[in-house]
Amino acid sequence: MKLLWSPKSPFVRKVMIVIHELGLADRIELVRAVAVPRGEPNPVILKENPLGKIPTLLVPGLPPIFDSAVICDWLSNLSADGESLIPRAGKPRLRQLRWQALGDGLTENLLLWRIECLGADGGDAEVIASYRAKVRAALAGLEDEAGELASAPFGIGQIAILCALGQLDFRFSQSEWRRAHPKLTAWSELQADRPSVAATVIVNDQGPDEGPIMNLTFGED
Ligand SMILES: N[C@@H](CCC(=O)N[C@@H](CS)C(=O)NCC(=O)O)C(=O)O
Repeated sequence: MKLLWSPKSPFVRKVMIVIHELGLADRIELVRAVAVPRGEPNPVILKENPLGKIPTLLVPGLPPIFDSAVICDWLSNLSADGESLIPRAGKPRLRQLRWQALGDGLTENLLLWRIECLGADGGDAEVIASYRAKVRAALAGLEDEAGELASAPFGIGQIAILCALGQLDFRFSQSEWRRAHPKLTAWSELQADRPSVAATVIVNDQGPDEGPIMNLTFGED
């Protein structure tokens, strides 16, 4: 199997954490692929995934698999431990899928916010204000649920949320989100030593890039 991959992508990281958790790393070749949200899409990615996005998983005999939720679901069926990450039924499944949607949605809003800021004149102020409000709301919701995140078995939901928080650290490093979310911080710090989480921390393998500064604060504006 081949994974169209980047060490900078939070959605790729989600798949990589699942790969490590399930002991599948030896079966998957990582292929560096640069996904560009602006301008001409990377033809190598576009050939396999018409959405032009990573992660995309290539499995002999199957059509290319995307997006990250579908890849994680498929990988979870390759291992006897898969059901612990994505429960097959009932409330445990709903809980994990809901958290996955929350984590993925938060990550998506962080990515879209940055893309907006890369636009002419630093982006549309109203669009940016909307992303800021949604990111704050998601973090407030996660702070309320931090106790349950800690007590529930580790699964795809917590993985997606850790990837969103990693994206905050990578691209919104001035935000000081930890100061305003002590329970979420305590939970995320406990997860940082988990081997799958520690092995997949987002890194910029192409050197530091000058990016826009996104204004994310948690007190009075
Ligand atoms: N919903 C998708 C999102 C994937 C995604 O947005 N990946 C980014 C990299 S982190 C990407 O490929 N961006 C390029 C683009 O949007 O064209 C998933 O869960 O896999």
